[in-house]
Amino acid sequence: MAGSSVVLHKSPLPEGVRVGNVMRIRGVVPDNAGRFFVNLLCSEGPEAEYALHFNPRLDRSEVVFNTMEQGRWGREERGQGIPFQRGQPFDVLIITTEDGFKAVVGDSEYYHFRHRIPPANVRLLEVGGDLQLDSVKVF
Ligand code: 9QG
Repeated sequence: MAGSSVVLHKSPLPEGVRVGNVMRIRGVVPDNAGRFFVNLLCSEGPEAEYALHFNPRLDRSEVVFNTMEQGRWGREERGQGIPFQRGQPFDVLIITTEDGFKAVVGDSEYYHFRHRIPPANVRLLEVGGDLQLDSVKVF
């Protein structure tokens, strides 16, 4: 899991995200993957704020969703099962809705994470950890 926290991609989002915005991440889960993440950050540093931390954990067969406020993790939420497999390609959509972020993996809606922090406050999309990243697009 040596690469679990390395940031591979950053997209600035100077105007935040709003209802209808879609972020698409495509890649491949490496054979030996531990964890990877998609973060929507409002601010960085010791007082960092994350409106979303989406964290597939191949090492624990779970996907954790959380926020960070004033540098502290909030309450974790988990989806059902893990829709990612080591050695397999994946396609994730993070869709901003009125009341949350909808995570769609492949053809299926996986989880709806209710907003705790206004999506308009987001400034940066980060993707990293144990993955082969093929593309990141913001629509
Ligand atoms: O473990 O859980 C999400 O609630 C922590 C992890 C942390 C997050 C957090 O160590 O890992 O997933 O930035 C980090 O350290 C991430 C990658 C209770």
